[in-house]
Amino acid sequence: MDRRSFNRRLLAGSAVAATGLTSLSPTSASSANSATSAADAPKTAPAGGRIRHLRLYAERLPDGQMGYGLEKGKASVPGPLIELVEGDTLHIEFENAMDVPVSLHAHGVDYDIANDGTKLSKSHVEPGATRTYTWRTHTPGKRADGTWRAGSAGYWHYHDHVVGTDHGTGGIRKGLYGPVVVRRRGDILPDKQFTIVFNDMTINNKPANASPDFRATVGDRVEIIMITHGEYYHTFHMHGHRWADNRTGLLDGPADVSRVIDNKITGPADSFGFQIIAGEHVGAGAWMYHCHVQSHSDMGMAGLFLVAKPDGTIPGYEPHHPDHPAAAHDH
Ligand SMILES: [Cu+2]
Repeated sequence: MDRRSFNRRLLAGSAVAATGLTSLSPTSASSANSATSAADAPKTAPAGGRIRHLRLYAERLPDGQMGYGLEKGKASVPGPLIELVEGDTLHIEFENAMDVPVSLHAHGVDYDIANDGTKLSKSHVEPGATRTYTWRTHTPGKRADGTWRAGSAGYWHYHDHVVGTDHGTGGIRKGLYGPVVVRRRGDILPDKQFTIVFNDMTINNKPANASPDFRATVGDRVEIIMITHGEYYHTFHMHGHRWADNRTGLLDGPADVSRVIDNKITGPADSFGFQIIAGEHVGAGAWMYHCHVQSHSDMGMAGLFLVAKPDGTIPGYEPHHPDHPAAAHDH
C-alpha cells in the first residue's frame, strides 16, 4: 500500500489522525548533497512532539485467522502500519471484537506497565471491551551523567500477547501482528512501503504457494519493513537490491562504514527495515525475495518484488504467479 492510500485509510478510521500521519508528510528538504536540486531532494520527516489518536480493532477474519484493523471488518495480516516521529505520543483506542481476550503489545516504543499488553500486568482486553493503550517516543540525547541515550527511532512492531497462551503464541500464529516505524526528524521518507513478515514457515500468513508480491516502478523509493515471528530462524534475501545494515538501511555518506548487505539472518520478534530505489543499477523485472534457508525457500518462502518500467511493463514477467488466482484460472 502506498503512503497516500495508507493515510486515507488512517484518516477514515480516526477523527484526530488529521494531526497525525498527514503531518508526517514532508516539510523540510535535505540539503546534504549540494549536487541535488531542492526539487529533486527526497522528502524528510518533520519534528515530532505531537499527541495523536488512533482506533484499532482486533477481529477474526473469514478464513479463520485473526487480524488488527483500523476499521471493523477491515482487519488485515499484517495489521496496519503505525508511523511516529520521535517525540510523538500515540493513544490507541483498542477494541476487542473477538470472543477471546486479546492485547496489543509493542516493541521499541515507551509505555508504562499499565500499557504493556499482557495478562501478567492485567493490561489485556476482554471480549467486547475497549481500552486505550498509550505509546510514547523520545529523541536521543545526553543523560545527566554524560552517557548517550538512544532515541526511539527504528523499525519496530506490535503483536498480541494473550491469545492461546500468556505469550500470545496462538494470536501471533493466526496473524495478530503489525509494523511500527518510528522516524527521527530529517529521516528520508519513502514513496512506497511494504511489510514482509516471516511467521513460522509463511510469509504474512499466506499459504506456501501464494506468498505476497509487491509492486513498484523503477526509481520508486521503496521501504521494506521486515519482521519475523514464530518458531524458526530465517535469512531474508532480496534479488538485485542491497541495503545498509544499520538503523535506516541507508548510508549517511562516503564516511559511513555500515556494512552493505543483501541477506540478513532474522529470528523470532526481530525487526528491521531499509529503503531501496527500485531497479537501481539493475532495471525493471520480477525480482525474487525469499528466505535463503534452502529448505524454507523450497517449501514456498518466496515472493516477487515486481519492478515495472514507467510504461507499466515488467520484462519477462508473466502474471501466472499463484498469488494471483484470477490469472491462474486463465490457464
Ligand atoms: Cu526460513
